[in-house]
Amino acid sequence: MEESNNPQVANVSRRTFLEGTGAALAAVCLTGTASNLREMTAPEQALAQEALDEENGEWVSCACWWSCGGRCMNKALVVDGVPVRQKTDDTHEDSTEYPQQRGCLRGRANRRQIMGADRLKYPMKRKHWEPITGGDKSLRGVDEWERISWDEAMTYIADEIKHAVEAYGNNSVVVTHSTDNEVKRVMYQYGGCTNVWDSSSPGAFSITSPYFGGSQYPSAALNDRFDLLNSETIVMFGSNPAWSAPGMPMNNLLAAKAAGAQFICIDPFYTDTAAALDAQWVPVRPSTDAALIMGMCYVLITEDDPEANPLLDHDFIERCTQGYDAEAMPEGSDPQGNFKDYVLGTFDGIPKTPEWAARICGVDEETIHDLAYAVAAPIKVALMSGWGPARGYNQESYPHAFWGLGCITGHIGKSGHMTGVSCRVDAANGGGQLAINGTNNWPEMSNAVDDIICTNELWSAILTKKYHYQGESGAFQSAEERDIDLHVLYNSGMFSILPTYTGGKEGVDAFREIDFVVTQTLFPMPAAMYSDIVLPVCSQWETPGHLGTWSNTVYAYSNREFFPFYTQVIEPIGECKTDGEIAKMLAEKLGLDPEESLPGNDAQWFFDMVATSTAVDTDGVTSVPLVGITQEDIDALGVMGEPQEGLISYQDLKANGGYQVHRTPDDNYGYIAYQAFVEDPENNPINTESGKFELFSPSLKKVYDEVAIGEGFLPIPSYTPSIDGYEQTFSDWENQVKGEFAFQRWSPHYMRRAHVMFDQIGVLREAFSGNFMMNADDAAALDIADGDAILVTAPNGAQAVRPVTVTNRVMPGLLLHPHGAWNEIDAETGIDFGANSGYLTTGRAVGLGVIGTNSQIAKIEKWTGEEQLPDTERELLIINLGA
Ligand SMILES: Nc1nc2c(c(=O)[nH]1)N[C@H]1C(S)=C(S)[C@@H](COP(=O)(O)OP(=O)(O)OC[C@H]3O[C@@H](n4cnc5c(=O)[nH]c(N)nc54)[C@H](O)[C@@H]3O)O[C@H]1N2
Ligand SMILES: Nc1nc2c(c(=O)[nH]1)N[C@H]1C(S)=C(S)[C@@H](COP(=O)(O)OP(=O)(O)OC[C@H]3O[C@@H](n4cnc5c(=O)[nH]c(N)nc54)[C@H](O)[C@@H]3O)O[C@H]1N2
Ligand code: SF4
Ligand SMILES: [Mo]
Repeated sequence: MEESNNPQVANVSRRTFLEGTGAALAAVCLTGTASNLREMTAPEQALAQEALDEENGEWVSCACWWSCGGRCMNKALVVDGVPVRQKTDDTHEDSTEYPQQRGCLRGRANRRQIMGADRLKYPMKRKHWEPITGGDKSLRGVDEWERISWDEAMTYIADEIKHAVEAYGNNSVVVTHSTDNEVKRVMYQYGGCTNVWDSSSPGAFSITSPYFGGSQYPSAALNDRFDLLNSETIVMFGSNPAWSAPGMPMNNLLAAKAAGAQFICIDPFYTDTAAALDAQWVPVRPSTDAALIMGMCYVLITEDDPEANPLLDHDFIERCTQGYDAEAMPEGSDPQGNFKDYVLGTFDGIPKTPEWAARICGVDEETIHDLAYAVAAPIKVALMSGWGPARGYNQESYPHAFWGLGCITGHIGKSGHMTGVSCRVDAANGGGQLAINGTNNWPEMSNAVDDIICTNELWSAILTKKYHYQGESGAFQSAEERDIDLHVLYNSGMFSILPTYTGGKEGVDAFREIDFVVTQTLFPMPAAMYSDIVLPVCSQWETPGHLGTWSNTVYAYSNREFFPFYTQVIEPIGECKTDGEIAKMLAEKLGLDPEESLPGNDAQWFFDMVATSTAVDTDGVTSVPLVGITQEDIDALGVMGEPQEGLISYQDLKANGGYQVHRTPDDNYGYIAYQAFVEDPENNPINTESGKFELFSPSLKKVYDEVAIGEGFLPIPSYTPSIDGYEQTFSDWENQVKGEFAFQRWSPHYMRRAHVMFDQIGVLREAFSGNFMMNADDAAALDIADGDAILVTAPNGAQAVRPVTVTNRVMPGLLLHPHGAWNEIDAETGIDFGANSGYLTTGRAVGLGVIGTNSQIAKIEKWTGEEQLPDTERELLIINLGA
């Protein structure tokens, strides 16, 4: 297939696209008008073309299902089977009560991605791959590709799995997907496989919050967006919704600003969010927020006077928490282990003063003091945290510290007061979903293999044949070192693994070590390029429909008020197949009955999800079926089912592109998190051992003692230095002598991409350069100018080169590494000229398995080698195996 002349527009012409898809070859119907168009000026022609398209085409609601932070309404104008334009929600006037569910710049570029010239269209195999031995495995990542048939591909894959299972056991096959997706279900049917788990999104929030009474999601912990308007001060730790949760969340925050709230953004980067909200920016070093919070707590505790200077909420501390001071410690535990004495340094001899904190976190003493007063108990404060600060090695204690601050100031359970995670679609908007997606009725299955590896050590597990078994977050088991002999790596989609897991450099070695690697995906992304067989998957524009995502396994919802809905937009591209179809072929090749693990087909699963979707009725309590379905709908979908009544008809849902609850401030959907508990803790306990917020948590202590790898974790709000953190940038911390790896490197989620998706889209590359970013003073000291390329080296020797943007938006001493670039590893030097953020990240088995992407150190040098082109001028990776 031919590409556009301008490679940055990674798009195919309408005609070549149709040829490539094998869809109807009809060109778009312009006959009769084409000659008129030719006489017009270019802008007139464009307008006329637009009008013609509108006349001949249909706006179809289309999926935007990436792991991107949002679930917005997107529509494509489809003319003769080809999407020619996109738009977002214009179904109603925009208002605060009933906001449009507008998509971001990425969503509106979906058409360029889904129909991009880089879409994989055929099953393919690495040229020098050989069955069972793998052939020359060192060629992975540099080999050429050959097109093969689906039958060949699935036979090869099934043979490799059979061989591995027979020779080494079921646990020699690892399937990398964090949920029980289609391929995993087939493997469970075949006797099981090794699983992986990770804390990649919420970091430590998913791991430690349940023990002390917090939550990893906004829905349970934040008040409803209408109540946010009652907050006087909104403090955001590591949260940049302008990039990572566009749409509703920024709307909610801007509404709070209009209502008079003051904003404080605590972040190593002066974010677009801070700029949009005119916030006070408090620059903080990555993975040191817990130290900052301890400094604030010191001020609050030592300067509080209930009468003259009330800073703490003693009533809340007494009624709603455990372990604040020696008297409040649970029976049977050491009274010295309480929170207050830790802050005062009574027993460890280290008072956590602002001076102590400033040295670690980089916020000066006076600002720490002011911050403490800014969150004092009498003020209506919303404490919000993104997940970023919790994504660092040894940051298990950060969520506890964050929540501890909310506990001692009592910003929980009352109007205008809240403490919680604010992230992704439901950022700045607490309360449960008001329209809830249903299920696909797949039968329960379990895995007969109990090996499960934290992704931080998957690569070393392949290379060393050992790993630390810990169970997984939510089901931890006493830690033990286990042998593991992995031979097949099945990368079953959803996760890009090589560029997104920690330890990317070892990852390349692991890919080249294991016997067989298969990846099913949409694009020639790094993991696919290092595989033996690659299976092209349909995008969600090519399946009957889903509710928010694929597999009905993850993240299938939007903000609480919106239920996105989409159906098929185009025919499958090339020979692409759905995940369900692929898994069923695999089952057959393994000699299994696919109907046992995956009964039905994509259309039926979609229908079952729709039919079982529910909504909360206007009384705020009753659950009712969401979608009304007629016999005609069922017949048209070709599925089995019964007609039913619902709040919105299937046809309206489809035409509208979703269902949205029309909110009003006095409706029954308001929500104050933890309200019942705070009003009457005895009768409404929260889900902890004590029924209260546990400043000292005995169950967390047990997990730290029995499961955590490494020392130094305290079951109270506290600061634990990261193993790759600020302190490690010094060769002599006491005398403050900087070491070789003098910079901290962290990798925020980047506006241009959804992780590694959207990376090859020209218009997005123009809008966001993809450059590293560093502080102007640091750059000057290293003789680096804006736009120069830099060589970045990690302590394990991993290296990357890209241009750097020099800016004072980045705090000194740091390197901002935008997350998600595709690896481009030079075979000779091992340097990653794509500068993928995971490649430089060290993979570590430490603590309770928190991902370490924001706690990394680096050496920075000016690059003196070959000139590096900006992303807008770089060639795109396109594997063209068309006939
Ligand atoms: N554009 C875009 N949006 C996305 C995604 C994407 O890939 N691209 N991914 C989505 C997904 S899957 C997720 S999990 C969410 C993640 O959502 P978040 O975790 O909230 O997003 P991040 O950008 O990683 O971090 C948010 C902010 O925290 C700051 N930060 C990082 N480390 C620290 C720290 O130690 N202390 C403090 N105070 N601040 C810190 C970063 O500089 C950034 O400004 O984003 C979602 N949204
Ligand atoms: N350095 C660094 N690393 C990070 C982070 C960070 O901030 N910094 N953030 C972490 C976080 S929060 C997350 S969530 C992870 C995300 O990491 P990943 O989930 O690995 O990243 P994505 O780019 O979303 O990967 C999606 C993959 O699924 C494929 N895909 C998309 N749709 C389908 C489909 O319908 N079927 C199939 N089979 N495949 C499909 C795409 O082609 C792509 O390969 O990254 C983590 N890694
Ligand atoms: S935030 Fe996500 S769902 Fe919304 S338009 Fe952007 S990429 Fe799509
Ligand atoms: Mo994530």
